[in-house]
Amino acid sequence: MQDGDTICAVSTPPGEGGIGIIRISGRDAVSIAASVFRPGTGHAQFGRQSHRLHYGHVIAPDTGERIDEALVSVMLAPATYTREDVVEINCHGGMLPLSRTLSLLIAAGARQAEPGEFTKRAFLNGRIDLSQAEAVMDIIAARTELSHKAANELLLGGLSREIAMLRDKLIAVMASVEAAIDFPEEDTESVNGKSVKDEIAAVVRGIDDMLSTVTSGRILREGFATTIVGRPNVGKSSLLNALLRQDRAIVTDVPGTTRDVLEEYLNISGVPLRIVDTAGIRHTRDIVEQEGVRRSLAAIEAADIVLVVLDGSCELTEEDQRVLNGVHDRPSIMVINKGDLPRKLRTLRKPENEVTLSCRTGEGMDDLRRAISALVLQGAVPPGRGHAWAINQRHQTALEQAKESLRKVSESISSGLSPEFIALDLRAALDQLGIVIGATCTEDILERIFSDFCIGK
Ligand SMILES: Nc1nc2c(ncn2[C@@H]2O[C@H](COP(=O)(O)OP(=O)(O)OP(=O)(O)O)[C@@H](O)[C@H]2O)c(=O)[nH]1
Ligand SMILES: [Mg+2]
Repeated sequence: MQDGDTICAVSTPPGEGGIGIIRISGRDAVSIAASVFRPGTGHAQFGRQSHRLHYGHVIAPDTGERIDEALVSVMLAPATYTREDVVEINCHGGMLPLSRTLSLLIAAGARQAEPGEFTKRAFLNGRIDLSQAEAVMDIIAARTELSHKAANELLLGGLSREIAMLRDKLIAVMASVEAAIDFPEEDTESVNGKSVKDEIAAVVRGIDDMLSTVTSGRILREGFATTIVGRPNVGKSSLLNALLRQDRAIVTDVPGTTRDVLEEYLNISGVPLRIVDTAGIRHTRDIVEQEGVRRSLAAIEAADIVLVVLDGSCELTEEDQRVLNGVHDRPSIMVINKGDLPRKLRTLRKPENEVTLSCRTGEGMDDLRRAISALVLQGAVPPGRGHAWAINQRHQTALEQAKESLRKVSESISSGLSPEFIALDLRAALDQLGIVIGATCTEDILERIFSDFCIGK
């Protein structure tokens, strides 16, 4: 299918690199590329054969200036990323060769692609479904092997197959309900019968199974949110640096050094850990610091686990107590820092989730890593029930709505309502399952999904 216009974009990241790639897709991809590219040999062959690589130069058509030396691949529809004709120009990876080549292509009739437009075309032309298109973005953004693996399974259609299976079941149920509508005398038995209810229950179980992967999906995509809190000067920023093994945050002996929350990523047991250093929590008149404290308290609420840092060389202070109250029932690990100094702090009530360490000498850091790792693996990662893929929030919303519609279906069957009612909710459940894979999808859903993509993908 090639009725749209021809789009082009730089598909490699901005900045300097060995090579940079411009991708062109659409009906006129080959002729537009041919108008700015002079192959070294075989002029007449350019664009005739699919999946061919040509050496030559990008040339400004009006002046004949050689813009860059390039390798150009021609891939003809339908065996391409978008299922349209695709040409990729591999030139040198500098700002100027890329931007000048792109301008020539636009002057020759191509249009600058919108974010995610190549993948959107792959979806619209039926090469991948919507959950697979989202997986493309997950693959690009994956920070650890486990996140990458989950994204790959999604791209390979793990979720799509499950959805298709459940939809098939519902379509079969729908057929018997519609038969009951058309032939009310003969077939009401089959709608009210046990088998329909069993089928619905099986679909609900399948949906629950998918929903069980939502937490791990969030953690694999966004990272396990780990927030470091404590009163000023206990060594929170030192702890962030020690975990990252780099001097990321400013550390001084002045209490109130950190004023803002600071985020970094760390790989723990294959799970991305989003680690957040915060401003020390205390009463303060300084309005910048007050805002920092407010953000620290908010970061506690958003955390999967909280690392509460205490200074082992001091007794527990009122400020420490305020922090501990602020953390109250959040999953947490007590980190008793400054273990290299003589101990003054008494052990707390729950010594089992307490780790003593020294950010200065590094002693005890491995104990902390192990303690975090144990908590991360408890957090339903890797994804539950034998799936390597995990759903995202959009899938969750659609699946929960489908489940609600099916609840109404069961209710209608139990209370003996007419098959018309049952059909209505069945149809809704089918549509909601369809939203996950994009079989039923509105333009604004597509808009929202693809606008998060990078340009050139
Ligand atoms: N002896 C000793 N000193 C440490 C240790 N960890 C941190 N410190 C010192 O404690 C002081 C405060 O460290 P920071 O990491 O800035 O403390 P913070 O909790 O981030 O402080 P704020 O940002 O002000 O809230 C610095 O002088 C560090 O060198 C440790 O393990 N042993
Ligand atoms: Mg700090």
